[in-house]
Amino acid sequence: MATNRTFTMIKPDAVENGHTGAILAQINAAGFRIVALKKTQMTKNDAETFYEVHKERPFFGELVEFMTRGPIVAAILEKENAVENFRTLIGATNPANAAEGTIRKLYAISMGENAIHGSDSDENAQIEGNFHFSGREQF
Ligand code: 3AN
Repeated sequence: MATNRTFTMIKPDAVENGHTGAILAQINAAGFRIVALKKTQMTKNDAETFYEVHKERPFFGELVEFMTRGPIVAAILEKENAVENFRTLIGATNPANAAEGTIRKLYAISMGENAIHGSDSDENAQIEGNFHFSGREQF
C-alpha cells in the first residue's frame, strides 16, 4: 500500500553537530510536508527494537550504542512517492558514495554515523512512524 509517507530520524551525530535546522530546511525545500516532529532520545531497548532486522549484523552493538548516545529528531514526512524520493534526498548509506548535495554527503561522518535515517519501504515507514508517534501526534 503506497502511503506517500516516510519516517526519518536526524541521528545523534547530526544533532550534536548542530545540523538539525539546516537538515529540516533542506527537507522542507525538497517539498516534504511535516506530519509529525519531535526531539527525543531512544533507550537501548527502543534502539534494539527499532533495528531488530539488523540484530545478526556485526555492527548491531555499535549501531545501538550510537543511536542511544544522544537526542535524535524524529519525523513523519509526506510527499508523493515519499520513501523513494526521501532516500534520493538523503543519499547512499556510506557518505563516501553519496551523491553531491545529498544530506549524507553534506553532513554524514561515516557509514555508522551517517546523519539521517530514511525508511526503506512504505510498510516500514508506517511501522517506524507508529513506533515513535501516537495517532494524536500525527497531523
Ligand atoms: P540505510 O540507513 O541507508 O537504509 P541500512 O538499513 O543498511 O542503511 O543500515 C541501517 C543503519 O545501520 C545505517 N543507517 C548505519 O547507521 C548502520 N550501518 C549500516 N551498515 C553499517 C556498517 N557496515 N558499519 C556500521 N554501521 C552500519
